[in-house]
Amino acid sequence: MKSSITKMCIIPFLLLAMATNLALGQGTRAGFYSSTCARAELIVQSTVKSHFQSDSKVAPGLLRMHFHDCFVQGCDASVLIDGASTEKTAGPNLSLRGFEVIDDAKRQLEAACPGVVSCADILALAARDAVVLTGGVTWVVPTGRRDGRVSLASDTSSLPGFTDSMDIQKQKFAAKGLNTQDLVTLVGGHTIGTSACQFFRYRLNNFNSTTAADPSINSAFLPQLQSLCPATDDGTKRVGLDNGSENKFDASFYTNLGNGRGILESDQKLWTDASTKPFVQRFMGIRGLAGLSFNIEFGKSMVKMSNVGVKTGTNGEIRKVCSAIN
Ligand code: HEM
Ligand SMILES: *[C@@H]1O[C@H](CO)[C@@H](O)[C@H](O)[C@H]1NC(C)=O
Ligand SMILES: *[C@@H]1O[C@H](CO)[C@@H](O)[C@H](O)[C@H]1NC(C)=O
Ligand SMILES: *[C@H]1O[C@@H](CO)[C@H](O)[C@@H](O)[C@@H]1NC(C)=O
Repeated sequence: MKSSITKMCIIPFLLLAMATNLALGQGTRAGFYSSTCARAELIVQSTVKSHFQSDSKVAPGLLRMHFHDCFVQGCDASVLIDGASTEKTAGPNLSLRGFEVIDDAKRQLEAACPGVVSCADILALAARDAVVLTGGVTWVVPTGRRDGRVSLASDTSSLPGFTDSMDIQKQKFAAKGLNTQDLVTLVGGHTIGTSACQFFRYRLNNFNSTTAADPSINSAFLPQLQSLCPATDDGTKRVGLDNGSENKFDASFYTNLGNGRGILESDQKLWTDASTKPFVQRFMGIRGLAGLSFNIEFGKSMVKMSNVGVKTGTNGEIRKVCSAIN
């Protein structure tokens, strides 16, 4: 009697949990490696940490790399493949960094549990660990992704561009099952890291045929940007995307947008566009609006992004080396 009551309670719960998992992750689940490679997540975490300690720039690098992976062919490590016309060689790849961290984690995982842990999962876990190392709040990363066998530079047009209109940006996120709140939240990843001047310098001196400087730039901030980004050099100097807080994972990115201190045109548009501004204001904690906790929402939207187009079960493969298809 007792056991059948227990079963009656547990079985619907399990079914619900499974259905929730499927809905969230098309087959990924928390702790996928718990019996096949129990130390997998710890190995990734300690590897990211040791690289971060010698070069903190790997944190923004890994977060951005995971985003680029997920938006092209799904989160399947296609961004890691070396070769003549792979994703890595396409324009938007510019200055992706942290490949050596993934390769290092993979080497250690192959030694501990050969042929078990996918590169796509390593990258998803490493992006989470990078956020935590810079002061963000952790979340559970469902695992069980498998690695893709296709990587084409020509597919990277699905990535949003910094001059895209907000409508196009929203379309590109919607095509991955991500709504407007997810967009505002995930672009908040720009709370860490830097941009090369070449991606926003036109906003300073050469905005359009009638206006020299983008009027949405704060008038005290403009001369700072102009001096950090001379109009005539090669544009490779780098500027923090979250002014004054580029190493800390926090909500100040949104406060900066409210003050006209966005760096990329696409970032500043989150404030000037009427459909995205309310989310920015809620992250800023403006009185009278239902507040949103950036750190909590970021983890939720990352779980959604990390499940875009994942290959699970018998699809794809488990790569032996992350930079090459088996
Ligand atoms: C509309 C969408 C987005 C656009 C147009 C965009 C564009 C860019 C550009 C142009 C850079 C500078 C690259 C460089 O100079 O190396 C950058 C950096 C970065 N992006 Fe985005 N991005 C977008 C969304 C995202 C999302 C969703 C994430 C993560 C969840 C993200 C994470 C990052 C990070 C962490 C950096 C700093 C990289 C570093 O310091 O190495 N971005 N982004
Ligand atoms: C990124 O793409 C550019 C061409 O747009 C290429 O010159 C560069 O080598 C690529 N970066 C990597 C890491 O492959
Ligand atoms: C240039 O930008 C300004 C400010 O956003 C805008 O008002 C103006 O219409 C733009 N001009 C052209 C020719 O696109
Ligand atoms: C904004 O942050 C301050 C404080 O860290 C720096 O001194 C400025 O140089 C910076 N401005 C820009 C444009 O990055």
